[in-house]
Amino acid sequence: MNTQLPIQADLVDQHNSTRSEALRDEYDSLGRQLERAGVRIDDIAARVTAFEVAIPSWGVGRGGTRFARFPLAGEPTNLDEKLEDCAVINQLSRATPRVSPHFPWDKVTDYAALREEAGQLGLAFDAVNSNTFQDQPGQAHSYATGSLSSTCAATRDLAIEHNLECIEIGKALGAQAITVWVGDGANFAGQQDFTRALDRYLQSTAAIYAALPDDWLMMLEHKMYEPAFYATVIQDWGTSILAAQQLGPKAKCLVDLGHHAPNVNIEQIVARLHHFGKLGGFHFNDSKYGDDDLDAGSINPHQLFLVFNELVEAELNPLEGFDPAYMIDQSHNVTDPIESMISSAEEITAAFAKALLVDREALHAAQEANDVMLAYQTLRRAYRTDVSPIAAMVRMTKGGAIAPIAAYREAGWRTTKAAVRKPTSTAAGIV
Ligand SMILES: [Mn+2]
Repeated sequence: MNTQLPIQADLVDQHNSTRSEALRDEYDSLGRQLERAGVRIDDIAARVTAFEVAIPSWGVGRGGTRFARFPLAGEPTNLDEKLEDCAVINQLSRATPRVSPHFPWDKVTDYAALREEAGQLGLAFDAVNSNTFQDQPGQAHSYATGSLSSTCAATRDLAIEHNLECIEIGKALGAQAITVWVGDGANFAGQQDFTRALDRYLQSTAAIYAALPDDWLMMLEHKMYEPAFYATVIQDWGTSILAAQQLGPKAKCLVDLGHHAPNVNIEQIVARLHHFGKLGGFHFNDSKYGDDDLDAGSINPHQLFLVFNELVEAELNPLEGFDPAYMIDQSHNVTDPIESMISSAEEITAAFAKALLVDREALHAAQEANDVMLAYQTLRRAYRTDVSPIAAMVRMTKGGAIAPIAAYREAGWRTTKAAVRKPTSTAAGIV
């Protein structure tokens, strides 16, 4: 398929030509540093080359809070323009070749044509996301008090039907997973019977599970609170793994970094889910107080590193089918979403690269010997290493930009688009 990338290739080449000599110098210097520790930089670069993280179709528009949304001149106004912006992110970062669509927000009439259109932009589709957390215009039964766990059978059927439709759309798009997050829960004590609500959820998800193709995954996303502020039906990883275990082998848990209680040890949850073969994937973002949906790595890059440390550890003890789906899920309220997503992809890739640098043999020996300080220092040594020359070299080798945000600004993309894209006031959703 002939790809037509949005930014002119010679612009990227020109950008790289003024920076490649310095990059080579920094890469070689880091290579010598790593070699002294017994690590071949080209081996790390090869792993980084294969690393990919999907981006959400809803993330390229300005998000908002429940108070306001401030539109950005030149932001996408339809799915074609969303894909175009996703292609810019991937063209410059070369780490985000898949887009995770959301329905009904991304509904079109011809999905084969949509897949073709994405392919021409160098993109493919990742997990499809269903939406039963809001009502659509003219909807026969409201999700106001629940969807898959609703007390009303007709409402549950509607929510199930929507998920089945998402699977059909996903098949046409070449996706292999559906992510299910429900806002179901209670805002008041006594509002809901915890057990009966969960039972209804399990019955509904079993109906969706039954429609999954053999090579698909159903990823259950938990969230502690919001929009239900007293109790949610799938509130934490405990309920999530129990539900996934009950549904069957194609059901796994999705970890959104913002969906936990404050200060929860997320990296330990990752280890636990993997141990029981239920680690399905991630929604990367960062948070300070709650489900803030801030840019990945912007608040707590150390946590991101520790999560990847567990993932690299998990690779050493792989369970059958261990292939977690990595995706960004964040809301960009004050930045250009393209810049935020490029920045996040860089942070996520860096966390992965640093985790690869951990001397596993030394770490395991220190753990076995209960040498607390040495174990800790083994992690710190990897975390302190500046891996940016590796990521930049990989980007350039794959045809991307050495400094992708700078290249994006040099291309004048947003200014150009501001002249042709019609402004919108529609709020972009975020889950
Ligand atoms: Mn999420």
